[in-house]
Parts: sequence; structure tokens; C-alpha cells
Amino acid sequence: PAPRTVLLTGAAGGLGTLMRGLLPEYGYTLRLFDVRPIEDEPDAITADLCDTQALREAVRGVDAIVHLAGISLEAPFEKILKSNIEGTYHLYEAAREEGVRRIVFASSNHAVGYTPRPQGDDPLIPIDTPRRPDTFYGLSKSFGEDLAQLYWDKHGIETVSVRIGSCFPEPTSVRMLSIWMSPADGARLFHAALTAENVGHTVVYGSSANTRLWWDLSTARALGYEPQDDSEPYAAKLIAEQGELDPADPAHATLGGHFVTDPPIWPY
Ligand code: NAI
Ligand code: 15L
Repeated sequence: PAPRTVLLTGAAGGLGTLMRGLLPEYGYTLRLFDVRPIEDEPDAITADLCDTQALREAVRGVDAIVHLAGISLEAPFEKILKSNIEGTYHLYEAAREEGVRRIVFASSNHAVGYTPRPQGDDPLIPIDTPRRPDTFYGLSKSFGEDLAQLYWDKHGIETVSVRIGSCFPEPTSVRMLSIWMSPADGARLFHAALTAENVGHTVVYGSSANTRLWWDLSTARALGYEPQDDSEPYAAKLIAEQGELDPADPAHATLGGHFVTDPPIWPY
């Protein structure tokens, strides 16, 4: 049966707030979890992913989990280690102990951030391109994908790992014209990831059907995802303001963009 009660971790965040608004339209009842309190949501669970008891109670009885909680940008390694690596491990352990069979994991394009972006007639980047994390943040997403594979192979817990491009109300950079996922398409993709049968561990790119798309959406489409949006209407204004991407600039020549070139955050 299709999942009905879904735990949404990271529910206080940007994407979590968007999905709190959109996923109930697909018939889901959401249980909310975040280390930050959520205004006007008295039933939300306010706890850290490393609070294993709170986490186990949070997953008890849900049909599936949409796992968005974590640090969403580069940060010192120790912080990434706690929230993204240990936190995601605790989530999978809680799911295993409580018998939750399906997780949708918010991976990121930064797991493959050093991959050169297609130029000209180059083919789209396939989903099985070697992982090339561009940050400790991207490394934690690469870990999350491997963890998902392990829990499928060893424990039969299914995951769809979604390498999200940029999911915001509107694209705000020329790079985002290629990797943007509209919030409505994000909800479509999460719904497909929650309901498709026999996904095992499936990795997909998460974006809209952008004219300037860089990667292959076929594994997402195979779940039943049919993107409806395209960033192209935003292109003329963004290019006029920011200029075209410069292939000689490493921040413009890779999937990960400025994550590739930003100075490291110390202390490592
Ligand atoms: P965000 O930073 O706005 O939200 C993340 C939420 O996770 C925050 O509310 C934070 O309090 C919570 N959180 C962090 N550490 C936690 C912990 N240890 N325990 C409990 N809660 C914790 O990020 P955003 O943009 O909403 O992203 C959500 C997820 O999607 C993140 O995992 C991010 O890496 C991933 N993602 C998002 C993209 C986007 O375009 N928004 C692109 C690629 C990946
Ligand atoms: C991500 O992984 C971040 O969580 C998000 O804030 C954006 O920076 C996005 O990637 C991006 O690459 O634009």
C-alpha cells in the first residue's frame, strides 16, 4: 500500500517548509522533526538527529521517511560529521529498529560536484558518473548514498537518493537555470519516490525539465516522475544581470559551481 504517514525531518528548513505546504496535497499526513522549533506546529518534534531515543519515537509507526535534516552547506568537518554522517546513520538505525521500509534521502549535486558540466553537444551527465564530492558537505551526501545502499542490501530498507540541484521558489543564478527544481516538481518527485514500487536503492537527479539541464533525469522518470516546470522563463533576466557561464572559470565549469572554488571553512 502507498505510504500515508510520513516523517519529514528538517521540517523547519527551507525545503522542509516548502514540502510541509505541498506534500499534504498528495494525501500524506506529515509528522515533523527538526532540531529547531517550528512556529504554529505544536505537534512538531524538536530534537537532534543524535538524540536516538527521540528519533526512535519519531519514526515509530510511520510508513516512510523524507529525510531532509542536516547541514545544507559546507561547514567544519566536525559539524558535518555529527549532523549529516552520524545523524543519517542514527536515522537508518531507527528505521531498521522500528520497521520503516522506505526512505527518501535528500542527497545533493555536491556528491558529484567536481564533475565537469556538459558544454555544447556533450551528453547529459549520467546517474552512474563517479562520485566526486566538492566539499565535506558533498562527502556526507556521498556517505548517505552508500549508507542507503548498505541498508537496502543488508536490511531490505528501500531508499530513493535524490541528488537535488537547487530547490527554491525561483532560480537566482545562471547556474541554477540548469539545476533548478521548482518546489512543485520537488513535491512531484518526492511523491514518486514514496510510491514507486521496488525501488531498492535508486539514485536520481532532482530537477525540473530545464531547457539547459545538465544531467539525465531518466532514473527519476522511471519512478513515474513527470516534471512540469522549466527555468527558461527566468533565463533572459539572469543572463542580462550576471552574464553567461564562463567555461574557463572552474566555478562555472563544474556541476558544483562555487562549492568547488569557495575557500575552505576552517578549522578542518
Ligand atoms: P536548511 O538548512 O534550510 O534546512 C535543514 C534543516 O535541517 C534545518 O531546519 C536544520 O535545523 C535541520 N537540521 C540540521 N541539523 C540537524 C540535526 N542534527 N538534527 C535535526 N535537525 C537538523 O536546508 P534546505 O535547503 O531546506 O535543505 C534540506 C535538505 O536538502 C538538506 O539535507 C540539504 O542538504 C538537501 N539539499 C537541499 C538543496 C536545496 O536546493 N534546497 C539542494 C541539495 C540538497
Ligand atoms: C545544495 O546542496 C544546498 O543545500 C543548496 O542550498 C544549494 O546551494 C544547492 O546545493 C546548489 O547547488 O545550488
